[in-house]
Amino acid sequence: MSDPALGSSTDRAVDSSDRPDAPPREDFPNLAAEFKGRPIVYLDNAATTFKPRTVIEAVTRHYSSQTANVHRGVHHLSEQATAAYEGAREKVRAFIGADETAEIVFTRGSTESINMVARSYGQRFLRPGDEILISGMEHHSNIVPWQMLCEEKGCVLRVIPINDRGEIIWEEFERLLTEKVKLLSVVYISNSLGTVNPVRKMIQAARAMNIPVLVDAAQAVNHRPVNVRDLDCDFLVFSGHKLFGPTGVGVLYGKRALLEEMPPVYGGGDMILSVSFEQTTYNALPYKFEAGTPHIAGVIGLGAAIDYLNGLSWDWITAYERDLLAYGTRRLTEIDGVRLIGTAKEKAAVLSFVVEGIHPHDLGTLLNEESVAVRTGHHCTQPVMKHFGVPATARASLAFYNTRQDLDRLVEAIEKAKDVFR
Ligand code: C6P
Repeated sequence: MSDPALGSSTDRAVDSSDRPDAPPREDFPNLAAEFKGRPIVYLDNAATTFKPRTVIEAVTRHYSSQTANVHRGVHHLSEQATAAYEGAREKVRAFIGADETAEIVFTRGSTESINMVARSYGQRFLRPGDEILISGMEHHSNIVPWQMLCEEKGCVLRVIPINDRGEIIWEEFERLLTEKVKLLSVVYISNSLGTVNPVRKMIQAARAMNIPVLVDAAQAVNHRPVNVRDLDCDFLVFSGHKLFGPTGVGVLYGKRALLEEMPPVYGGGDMILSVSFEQTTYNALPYKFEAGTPHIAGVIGLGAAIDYLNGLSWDWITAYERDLLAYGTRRLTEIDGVRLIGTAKEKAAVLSFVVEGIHPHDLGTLLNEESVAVRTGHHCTQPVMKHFGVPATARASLAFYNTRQDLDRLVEAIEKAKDVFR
């Protein structure tokens, strides 16, 4: 046994509801979902998280009794919707520790946020020959927008290599961080490996050379407290649906000084102060970047998700997930033929793995038969798969409502799948 504190695999598994700070499972109605007569063990939280009842209620309330557009009407419902929408912006501001709400732009998600920075910042500030530095474990949404920009502007994409544990190689990072680099864009927590990158240290190194930094926090905000002032990043992006909020809504945080200098990405309603056929003047931040009717219910739901998280303790969440990760790591490595992909020293609760002799897609299908939901595939990180020499992995990604019993069910289901292939 690698860690006696974790007990043996036959111990009575600790349910989160046994823990004093754990929220009741009933807070998440989707945890009651069943398949083939058994409760579904949901281990696909990196793809999207379940929503607390309070989020569902906030969205329903907007649609059932408070529907109106924002920033457009003097009538009661519109004022109410605007107050709720702008209230959510303040919640996001406080949640990530930004200086002002002007720095919080609502988008459709992390993907759109990164594309907006590439379009706007890239178009305005990058020149042919300038380098954009990313890591070897980026999600496609932090690769492709930069490739598109490089193609258009003649910039060069550089990649920090990773080692066989799935960590960035620091010496390579230092070597690549030259004065040619005009933007560093890096993932905080890898979705396919679980690696927690040393983003604070990376930002400090970049800051010393006046290189702006974008942090892809899509997989970070639901696992640990993230504070933009503390990180001192220039941009930070995340998606509502991975933070126990609705799909179709996300955040682009940018430092005011940069956002002020950046051109809008979309033109239309709400992003203007005045329009004539001769000339248009743009609205103030953050509205300059929010053209058209936004996802009002989504933003309100995201605010409710943040309220929900504020009612929990980060100390509890991080300690609990660390325990689950250690338990899951040990249980999986006890199984013959299982190879973990991503064994960084600093890891979040993501377990990517392959099983000898079983294609990950077959494994996923067999696990589904046992009512265990994992994601299989390349997880939108094909370069990571290439690095590890695998076509795909199975990925169990955890949230604080998962339990040791869930991991036991995963292990049982893998054993059964192995029997099928024996
Ligand atoms: N990762 C996963 O299963 P969107 O799709 O815009 O909400 O998030 C994109 C994104 C960006 N960065 C990271 C690190 C991500 O993990 C994701 C989404 C999901 O891993 C869907 S591919």
